[in-house]
Amino acid sequence: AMLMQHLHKAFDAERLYLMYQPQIELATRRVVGFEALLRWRTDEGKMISPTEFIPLAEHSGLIISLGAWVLRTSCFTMRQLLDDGHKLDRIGVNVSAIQFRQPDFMKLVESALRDSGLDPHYLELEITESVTMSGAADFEETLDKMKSLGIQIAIDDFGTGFSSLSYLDKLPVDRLKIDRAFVNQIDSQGGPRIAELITQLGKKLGLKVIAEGIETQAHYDALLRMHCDEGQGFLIARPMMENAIGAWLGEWK
Ligand code: G
Ligand code: G
Ligand code: MN
Ligand code: NA
Repeated sequence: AMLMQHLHKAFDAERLYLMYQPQIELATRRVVGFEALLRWRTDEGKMISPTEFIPLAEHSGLIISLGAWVLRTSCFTMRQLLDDGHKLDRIGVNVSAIQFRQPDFMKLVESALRDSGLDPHYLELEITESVTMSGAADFEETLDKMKSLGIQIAIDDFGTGFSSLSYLDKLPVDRLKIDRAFVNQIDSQGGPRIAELITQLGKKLGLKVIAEGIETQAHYDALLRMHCDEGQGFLIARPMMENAIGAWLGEWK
C-alpha cells in the first residue's frame, strides 16, 4: 500500500519516464525501431522495475492513465524521430492485459495516433499471451480492428506463458518475441533449442521473429544461424533516453 501511494505520487511528479531500446535486423544490422520501456526512479534515486510496479498499477487502476500516457508519449516520440529524418519501421509499446481489456482501449490508441500524427503502420503493440487468454468476448474484434488500421501486433515473452498455440493461427499477429530467458540459454547446456524452435514456429506461420536479451556475440551469431529476423539487447544497446537516440543512430553501424 505504501508503494502504491508512492507510485501515484511518482506519476504525478513525473518520476516515471520512458527509455527506448533499439531493435535491429540481425542480418543487415539495420535499425528497424525502438521498444519503449517504462522506468521509475524514486525520490531517493532507487530504480524500481516495471515487473514490480506494473502489477501494482494494474491492481489500483492507475495502469489506465499510466498506459495512456505511455502510448501517447511513444507515438509522439516516434513521430518526432520520423520528422527528424530517421528511417525507422516502428515503435514497440508494451500493453498489459488489463489495459487491453478496457472498453475504450481502441479509442485511446486512435487518439494517440491522431494527436501525434503518427501513421498507424509505425505502431506495434506488444501484448503477452495472457491477453489472448483474457476471455474478453470482443478481444478478436479489437485485434482485427487494429489490424485494419495497419497497427502491428507482437507477442511478447513468447513461450513463457501457459496458453494454447491455437490462437496463433487465428489471430492477426505479426511478430513473436523470443523471451530473453531462452536467448540466455543459448550458451548453456540446453543449447539454442527453444529459441530455435520458436524461430521455426514463427517461420512456419509466416511471422517475423525477434529475440530480446542479446548480450553476447555468441547469442547474436547463434540467432543469425537459426535465421531469427531481428533482435535487441545490451550487446546492441541499452535502453536510452529520447534525447540520446539521434546521436546513437548517427554512430550505429
Ligand atoms: O525494461 P525491463 O526489463 O525492466 O521491463 C520489465 C518488464 O516490464 C517487461 O516485461 C516489460 O514488458 C514491462 N514493461 C516495460 N514498460 C512497460 C509499459 O510501458 N507497460 C507495460 N504494461 N509493461 C511494461
Ligand atoms: O517487455 P519485455 O519483457 O520484453 O522487456 C524487455 C526488458 O528486458 C526490458 O526491461 C529491458 O530493459 C530488458 N533488457 C533489454 N535488453 C536486455 C539484455 O540484453 N539483457 C537483460 N538482462 N535485460 C535486457
Ligand atoms: Mn516488451
Ligand atoms: Na519479454
